Amino acid sequence: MRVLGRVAWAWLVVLLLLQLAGASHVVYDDLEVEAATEAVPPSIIDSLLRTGYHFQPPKNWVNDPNAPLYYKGWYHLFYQYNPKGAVWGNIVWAHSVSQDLINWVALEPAIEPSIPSDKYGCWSGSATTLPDGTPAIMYTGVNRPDVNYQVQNVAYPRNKSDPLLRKWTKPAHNPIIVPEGSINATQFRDPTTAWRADGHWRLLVGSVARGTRGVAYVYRSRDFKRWTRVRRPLHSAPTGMWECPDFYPVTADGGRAGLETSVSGPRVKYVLKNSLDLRRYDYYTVGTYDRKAEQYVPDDPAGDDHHLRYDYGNFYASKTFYDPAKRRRILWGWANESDTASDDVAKGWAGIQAIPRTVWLDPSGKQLLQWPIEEVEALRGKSVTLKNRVIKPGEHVEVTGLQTAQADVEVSFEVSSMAGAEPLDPALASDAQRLCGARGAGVTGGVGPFGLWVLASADREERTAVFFRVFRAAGNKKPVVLMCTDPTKSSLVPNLYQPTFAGFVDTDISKGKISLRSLIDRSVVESFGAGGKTCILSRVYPSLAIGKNARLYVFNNGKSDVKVSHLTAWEMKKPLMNGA
Ligand code: DQQ
Repeated sequence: MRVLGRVAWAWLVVLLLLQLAGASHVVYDDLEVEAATEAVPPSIIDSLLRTGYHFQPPKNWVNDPNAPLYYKGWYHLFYQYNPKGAVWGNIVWAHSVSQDLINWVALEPAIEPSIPSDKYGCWSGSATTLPDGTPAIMYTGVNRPDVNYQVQNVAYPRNKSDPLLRKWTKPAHNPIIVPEGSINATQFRDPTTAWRADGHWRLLVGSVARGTRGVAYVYRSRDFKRWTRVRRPLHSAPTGMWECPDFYPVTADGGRAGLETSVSGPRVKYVLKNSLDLRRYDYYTVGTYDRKAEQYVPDDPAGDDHHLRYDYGNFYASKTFYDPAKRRRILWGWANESDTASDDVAKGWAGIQAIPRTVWLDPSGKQLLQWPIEEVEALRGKSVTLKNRVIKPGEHVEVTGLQTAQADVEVSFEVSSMAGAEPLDPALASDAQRLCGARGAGVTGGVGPFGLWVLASADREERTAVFFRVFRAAGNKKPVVLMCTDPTKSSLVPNLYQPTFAGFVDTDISKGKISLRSLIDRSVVESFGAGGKTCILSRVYPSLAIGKNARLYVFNNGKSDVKVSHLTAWEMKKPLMNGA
């Protein structure tokens, strides 16, 4: 059995505490005291490990993205923020604005505790654009000091003619939704964007029923003021608490266009995403929504069994919004740190937002596709291209001529034969993460592992592998493709929490081709396999491969040749990032 490092144990303790505490954010005094007594490795606090083009405020703790919206030419992002330090606590809604989702300007916090129904916390929520174009924000307020008793509040812009929406007003009729009946008041939060049909607004609130059943309660309103709970939840599953639910329509006509949240029609499917508090990952299903019965049914009956994830790495509490300017649906997600709380305190910052992603339904109808918003390409600078380069078994090729600590890499691989694919161990056939843990980048395979070593040192002692590995499953003609990020060699700093992350890729590789894109940004590697079918974000903290010392390689640790038919790597510029 693999020996768990100190940080991994600390995470397990945290998960256990979460379950016992029954709320997702508790201040772990013991953990922090223990962590604070340990020396922080100098490389961890190197400012070159702060991300360059991922969303981040100049300092302090960040968690969930809140109420993303577009208003009068500006994109708005609110987020859970601790103005006083680099650990969770004192949460307010910080607020930034942008005209391109890439260059950000920080404004004053938009929502802070100020009324009885949010006096002890302003937690996550969403925005809804009302018919006259006014955005309304629904958010969770904590209204008791002793327990995290949760209610839902609304806020409106104080001055609708201000495109920056600097000031928000909380009307006197707050709270608008309170936990009644048997609802667990300490697990009742994160209202969604509302949608409207037949003269009624609806929104969801995440909760847990009978201790173990994740639920999305539906509330309905005619006037956006008085909200009534529908008796049956929209959906539920035995997964534990559902945080930050998100529910939205997607077009099933094979196109990429996004749909406004109230749109319905014959060629429309729905996505329900929940952030599973017990696992700290975001899972979704694709299904149908019956408006009359207020019921959602996933197409795949096994879908609630932790099947599809937006991202198989470090990505949580995500939220989508419809962008009317470019008719697309955009996904924001929070990527926490993977080092210790004492490291975070020493760094003075913790948490980033993943690059916003356009999401749409795969033509198969079975899953979503995700791709970095096109605006990110404006940051591309100097580039290097490789073409038709065969990588022999055991060989690696360095991509030289540019700095790659902050880079965007797109690569297409060709694999001519699947004959050498490894047999798939049936015991691991449905557990990508364990499979990758057992067959990491260093374990020689048949077809693969092949892919990229990013944030690698010159001697490759430090490297983060992002790769594919192909398996043959008994009785299954179609080869099984695993995509994996293996950061176990990403840093010489001991005891970091660096698990391998992996997901299966639903692609027919017997056609011989697969693509990979990696956004590398100093301490984050965000990768998109097969055109965005499988995505993995990892946080890594190299101690050697920092700044100009970071290198990029293509590697093949299988027994069959792999051809890089095309690779382009771009240096990425630094955008305006909240004044940092
Ligand atoms: N974070 C918020 C909650 C939400 C959780 C508090 C998810 O509203 O459930 O900071 O990370």
